[in-house]
Amino acid sequence: NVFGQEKIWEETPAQKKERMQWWTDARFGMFIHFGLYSQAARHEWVMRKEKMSVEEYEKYFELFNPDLYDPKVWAKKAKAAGMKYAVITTKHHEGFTLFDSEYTDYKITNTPYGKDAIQEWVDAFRAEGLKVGFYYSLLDWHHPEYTIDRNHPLSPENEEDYAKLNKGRDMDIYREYLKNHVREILTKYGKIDLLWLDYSFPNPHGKFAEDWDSAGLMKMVRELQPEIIVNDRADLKEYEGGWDFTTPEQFTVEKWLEYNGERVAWETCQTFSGSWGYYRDEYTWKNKRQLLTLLIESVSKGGNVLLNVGPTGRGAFDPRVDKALAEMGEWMAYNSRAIYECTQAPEGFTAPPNTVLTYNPKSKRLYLHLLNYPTKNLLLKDFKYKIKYAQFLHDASEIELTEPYSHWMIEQEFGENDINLVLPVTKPDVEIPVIELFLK
Ligand code: H79
Repeated sequence: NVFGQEKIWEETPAQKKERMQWWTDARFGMFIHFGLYSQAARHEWVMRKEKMSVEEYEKYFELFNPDLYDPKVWAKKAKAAGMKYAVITTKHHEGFTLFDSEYTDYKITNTPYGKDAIQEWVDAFRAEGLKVGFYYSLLDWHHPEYTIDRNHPLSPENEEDYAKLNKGRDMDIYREYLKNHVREILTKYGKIDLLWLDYSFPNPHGKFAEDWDSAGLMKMVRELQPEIIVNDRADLKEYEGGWDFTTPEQFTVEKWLEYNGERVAWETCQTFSGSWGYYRDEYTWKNKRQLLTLLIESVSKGGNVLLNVGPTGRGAFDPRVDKALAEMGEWMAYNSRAIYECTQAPEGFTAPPNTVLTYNPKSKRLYLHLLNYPTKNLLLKDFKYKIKYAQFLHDASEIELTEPYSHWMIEQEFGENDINLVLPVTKPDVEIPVIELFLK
């Protein structure tokens, strides 16, 4: 390894499990992308996509005034959707900070809005009982010392031009700057539950973690906030304590993710429409069923979902967001017991077709999510567990268990572990009904 320090943090596996317990129990969180790009309303990468200079981009800084910003409203909506934590962009790649900082003038307090947005945000989400997390971008397209790389708005056409463009830019200075920022956000706002760094990638120098001094940064993070949970985007996969969970982005996870042959904590971050920042003209929205399925399937493979909202430049949620969150909340209000504290079901039988299983190891309850509602009988084949009781989750109505039925003409073979669930013929008025099985 680059720095000769394998261990960033001393901790037993049991201690780590305990530190991460709230997060693994939570399963569902809100990502918030809010910044100057919210006003362009056409992708948070707009500066890069349209190759805008710092000067051109300045107009958004001069206008920034989210007069409808009220994080209490955001927090209430997150809670009502069933989310248990939230992560906000304290600084995205554009380099603008939503917090007041000693180290830059490119900050919210110098816009027409004029106030630090982060303290209020932390207070509002805490007040609703949600855990709070900060996203911080390692990339910075505003800082004059930041290396121009292939992702930068000023990225050149030719490889040879990098050296010329980067002449006079000193990454050492930026490295200090970013460390100072991270120190600020982790000292000024009380306890912070989660840090989401984004992201180390191959740049023209091929330095990766060294450019950010990721190891030094993470040591500081752990010292400042010993209970904090951090993601894996600082290139510290080989370091103990370098990361806590991995972050498949807009990606469907097929099975529990592993690293070096071991199952790891994971969280898929997802958008409603593709863009993270508010995107007025993007109409490719995921529907209620897709979003619920995403959540259920993630939990069934041991993972979390961080679902993103991009508030408008005035600081409010778009009606499409409100609708989607309300729809999720409606389902969660009756079915969240099949999500919180749940994980992948133990081996022991095969899930019937069109069903997804989640399991709560504490209560020993197994949840059968009916993606495609069956007609009357649902057969659990070769079910290795004894069932004490079965009910629908949404209304706690009992579901009868019987021997499997056989066609009277052709006798079918059933094993002694085959069980039949007798369902109402009419699908309950729930997007995805859930059967709760109490295991002995
Ligand atoms: O903050 C969100 C993204 O802006 C950020 N991570 C999430 C959480 C992110 N940074 N980089 N990437 C994602 C991957 C880079 C994707 C790119 Fe592109 C493909 C950059 C250029 C082409 C996406 C599509 C951005 C612009 C077009």
